[in-house]
Amino acid sequence: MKTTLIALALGLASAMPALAHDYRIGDLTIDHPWARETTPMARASGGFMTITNTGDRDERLLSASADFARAELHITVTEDGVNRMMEQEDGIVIPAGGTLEFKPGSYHVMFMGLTGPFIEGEEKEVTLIFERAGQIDVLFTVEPFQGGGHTGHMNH
Ligand SMILES: [Cu+2]
Repeated sequence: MKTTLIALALGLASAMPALAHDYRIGDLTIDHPWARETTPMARASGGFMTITNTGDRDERLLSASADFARAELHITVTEDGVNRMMEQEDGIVIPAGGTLEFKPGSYHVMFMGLTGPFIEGEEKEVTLIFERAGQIDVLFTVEPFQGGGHTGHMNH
């Protein structure tokens, strides 16, 4: 299983070298923002990334905004086998010296009220606003949903 995943990851990396991208602001690194490809009629999608805080104080992602959708910060929780999304109105903490992965089945940026589908390869500009570091515009690359829910995205 592990070998297969590595092979897949290598294949992806060589096929789509432009996908690896990261951003730095303050003590934060925002690695590989990506958004899930949608069906043509979909009105919502999720955005994912990995944020590392090398500082000695907690940081907080307060909000996200975009001109193509209404953006909210969500977490998916599973209760009695049912997935439910909850808005994180107080933001999402990235602990000092820690890494927080936004991924399917967990934390995500929810894009709602889409007027068109997300198509693989597109780049969606999103403004992220942090409590300490301030705001930064990042590009979320649209990638296909690889099935399997919470393990649908591989690290690189
Ligand atoms: Cu959501």
